[in-house]
Amino acid sequence: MSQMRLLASQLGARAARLLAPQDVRVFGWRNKSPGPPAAFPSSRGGGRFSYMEEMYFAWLENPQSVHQYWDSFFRKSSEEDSSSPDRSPPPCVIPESGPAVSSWAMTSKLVEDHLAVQSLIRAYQIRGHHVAQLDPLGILDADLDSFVPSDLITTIDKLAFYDLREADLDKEFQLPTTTFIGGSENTLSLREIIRRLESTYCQHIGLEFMFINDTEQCQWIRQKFESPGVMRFSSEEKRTLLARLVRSMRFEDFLARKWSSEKRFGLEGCEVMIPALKTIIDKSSEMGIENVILGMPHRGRLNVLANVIRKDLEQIFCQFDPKLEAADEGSGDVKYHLGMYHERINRVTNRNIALSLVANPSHLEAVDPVVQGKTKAEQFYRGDTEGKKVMSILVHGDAAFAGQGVVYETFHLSDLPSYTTNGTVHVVVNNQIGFTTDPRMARSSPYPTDVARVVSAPIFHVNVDDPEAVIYVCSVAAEWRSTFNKDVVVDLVCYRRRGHNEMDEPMFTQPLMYKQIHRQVPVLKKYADKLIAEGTVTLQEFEEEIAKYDRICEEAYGRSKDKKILHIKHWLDSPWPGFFNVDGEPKSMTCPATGIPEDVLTHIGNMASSVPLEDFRIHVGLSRILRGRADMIKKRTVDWALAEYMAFGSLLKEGIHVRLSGQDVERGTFSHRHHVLHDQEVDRRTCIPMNHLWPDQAPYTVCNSSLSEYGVLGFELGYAMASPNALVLWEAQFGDFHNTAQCIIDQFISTGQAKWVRHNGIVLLLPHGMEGMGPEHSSARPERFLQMSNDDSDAYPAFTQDFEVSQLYDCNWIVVNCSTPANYFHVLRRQILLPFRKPVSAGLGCFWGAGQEVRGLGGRPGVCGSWALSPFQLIIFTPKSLLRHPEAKSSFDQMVTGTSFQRVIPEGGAAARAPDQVQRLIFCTGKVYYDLLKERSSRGLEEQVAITRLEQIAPFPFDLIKEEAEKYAGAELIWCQEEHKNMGYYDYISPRFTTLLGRARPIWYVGRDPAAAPATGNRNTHLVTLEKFLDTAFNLKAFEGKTF
Ligand SMILES: Cc1ncc(C[n+]2csc(CCOP(=O)(O)OP(=O)(O)O)c2C)c(N)n1
Ligand SMILES: [Mg+2]
Repeated sequence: MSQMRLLASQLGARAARLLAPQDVRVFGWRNKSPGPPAAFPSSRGGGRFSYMEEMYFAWLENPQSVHQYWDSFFRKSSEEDSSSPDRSPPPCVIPESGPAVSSWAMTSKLVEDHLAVQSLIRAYQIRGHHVAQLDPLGILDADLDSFVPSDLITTIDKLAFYDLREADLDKEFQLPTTTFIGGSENTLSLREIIRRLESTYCQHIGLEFMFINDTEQCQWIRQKFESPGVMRFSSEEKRTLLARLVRSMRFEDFLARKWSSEKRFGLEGCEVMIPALKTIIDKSSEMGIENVILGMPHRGRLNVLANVIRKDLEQIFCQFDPKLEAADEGSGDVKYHLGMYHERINRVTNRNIALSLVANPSHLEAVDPVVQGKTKAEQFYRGDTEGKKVMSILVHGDAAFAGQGVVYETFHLSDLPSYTTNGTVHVVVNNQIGFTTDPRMARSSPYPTDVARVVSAPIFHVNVDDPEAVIYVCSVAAEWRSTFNKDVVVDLVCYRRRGHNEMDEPMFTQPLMYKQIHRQVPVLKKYADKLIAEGTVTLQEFEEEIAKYDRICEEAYGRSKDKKILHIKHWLDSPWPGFFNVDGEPKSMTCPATGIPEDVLTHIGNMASSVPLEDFRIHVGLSRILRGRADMIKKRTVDWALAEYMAFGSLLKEGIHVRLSGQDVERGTFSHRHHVLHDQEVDRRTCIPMNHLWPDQAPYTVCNSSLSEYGVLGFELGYAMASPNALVLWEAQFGDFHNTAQCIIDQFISTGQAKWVRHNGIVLLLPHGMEGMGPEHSSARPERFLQMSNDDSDAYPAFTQDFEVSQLYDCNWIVVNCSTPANYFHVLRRQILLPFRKPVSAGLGCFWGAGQEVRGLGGRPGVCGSWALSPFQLIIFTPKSLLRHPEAKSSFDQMVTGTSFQRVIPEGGAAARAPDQVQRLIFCTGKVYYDLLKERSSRGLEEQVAITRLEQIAPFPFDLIKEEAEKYAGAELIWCQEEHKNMGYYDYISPRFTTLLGRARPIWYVGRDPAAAPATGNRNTHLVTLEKFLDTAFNLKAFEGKTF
């Protein structure tokens, strides 16, 4: 009764406060001792009286708010009380007051027992999973708390916890409304109550859901699992399940027989995952889902490709052939990382369904946010605001689910308006081991799934040796998602029959576990035996099913041997139909002019300077900013924020959806952007002027993200994957914070195309610049992006006509550092417009209507009726102080029709007019240009020193640099950067200059000395080092006599 005692003490104080003299009318015994403490008899059941009082007060307020039993009890008590002439207290509540035999006493005992039974039911609902038989091996508990809750009736003596006795077992009890175990019965015997609770909560399914604060959701789950007979399967369903298990199991067996010494990360020990995933898909399809996007790790991936996505078996088998030649450029990837997209008819529902498995790296869980982003985009393009058509399924390993932080980050996106996918079904392959590490060493939470509790997702643990329980749980999970649009977790408690991979010896580290695993009868055999025994199938039918699938595998194997060439593009997870020509090549190789008509610039500028809604009061400071913008527009100039506005606005006009995401991007970290206006007087009333530009424009999404980089960048990458015709940008709060998303950058962005022939046009905006702000908040680490750029530093290129575009086509990403707003404007537009065809007329179906449905020429959602050469990942180092620098402005003249992105901005001043006189040519990039300009002017060296800006750093503009160097043939060449020598750009540009010009014309380094930290924390040191390198930059004798 400890729980009840606790309740009593908690309620005691509260009841004491609540008890007013008139309230004690019913409990006559109170009149004798009006002080509140006396209202709590110390005898047996004291706790229950406190609870009784709670009930009583609730009943006084509203008789219908308490159970009908309480209602009749208090009603009766009231009547008894008022008819009693001496208002003497009921004998049962007077301690040691002699014989206590009265109807009141009996009623009271009845109430106590009912309360006890209610508590007992609740105990099972909350803690039943602790004693559920979840582990098919029977040696470990699936949860690491190996305690048996004292309030579960695991032995008969536990009844005493509730002050119940064996004799009570056959008494009938009224069931509370919070249980469905009775079905149509309102009462059950205690014996039957316990039996039903055990069968719901303590068999092969362990349910965790009572932490959910929503009564309707709890009731829904209780009804799904408690209602008698819910787990009955028709023989057709059982046969389908068996056939699916046959496929799952025999697929692994086939691979093991044919390629016994190859790694494949087989599913043995969790074969039921195939029918599990298929059930989730069938059920979801039944409820209207047309597109399922899956993310999963290595284990069982080939099986999923074969038996869930239905990739041709020969395509899978030929991947095992070491002599297979790759048809596509790029490095490719191992077979258990590749993705896949497939549209087909779902055989159970007879409806169309598109399934994609997103390619992923080894890095466990990294694909989670990518899948979510892709799902969100597919929902967005279909106008599927509630996730009724598109959904995601994420499969996890137990160790990775608990250990990888990105899982937590991804969960935290699940309910944010601009990031929600309206519910994900998570499936955990909980084989109770991670490589060689036991769960006890791998996590501090009882279950590997506890991370999901943070978003109140229900968690259904299930023993995989009971395939029907698995299927039932999966079906409920799919229904949950469709009903509540919230995440749900299915924890498949299983084992790993072999080592981490097929070559591994697990007995080295888990000897006892593996002794048990070796004794384990495969689930297929167990289930087949059961169905044969009950007469659902015959042995012959079962054997025929096996033979049939084995034949399918053998035939595919035969065909796979004819394959000589491997096409990675057959493994694309996100094809863009109509985007490339039939050979997968770009349709054109010309670079577009990215300027736009002046009236469009002015229109966007005017919108950026105004509030399009009436009666909308903005902050006075913001009014000032908008007036400043209006002034600039009048003067035909733009600063950084306006240039960005114009790039976004003009793309929206052309039907390109723009999405900008990241921490505080709506206002902008540096308070320069203000894309979302806030009414100062109406809470949460906002306005996004960018969405008021044109009536038929594409939608603009700007969204402050959660404080995550890994999760959010992964999400945006996935979003950008869904369509080539969207400009998707992720902005880091400060450039250096991108390193907590390093895995997405290294594993997906830098390498995605090479590994998976997958294109992606995501743009990273990374604020960068040495401004004396300390080691952090300064460097976006350009050196890292440049080091990973794949253009060859030592190859002297052929300067063909399409050099500029073919360079872009060949590179893995584009790295730019713009020094002017106009160039920033152009590079954003170029990202999408590389060669561009106007959208076809609305008649062909490209529109952004109320439902925001977008259908492409190929009819595939997400592809608008235009196409581009190929968006590539673009890394932009963006400014901080330049956002407000008076000279960092551009004129409309640099943005109007006919203008375009300048990869290099040559010297345009006095030096350019007399290049022969120039003694030094300084190459630089980004903000340092303005420091150099000022210093040159203060020293009056405009004729002696030319300054040329590198705006596109990678791929390296060899052609334009050559032109510049040749123009100033007699000048000494300097590379000047504000970053330390071992950082920034020098290591990247230096060998390329040497390739271009030879060692006879060296490029000298000017900048800060090598260092460990990217910037100093001391403002004075910052200024001193700045002065020092500026001095060297303009000391025309600095390199005299030095050898390169
Ligand atoms: C981020 C990351 N760290 C380490 C690894 C190496 N690794 C590969 S599989 C594995 C164990 C994964 O265990 P679990 O998540 O339980 O999946 P299982 O292999 O048991 O199915 C580890 C540590 C990895 N792939 N990714
Ligand atoms: Mg595991």
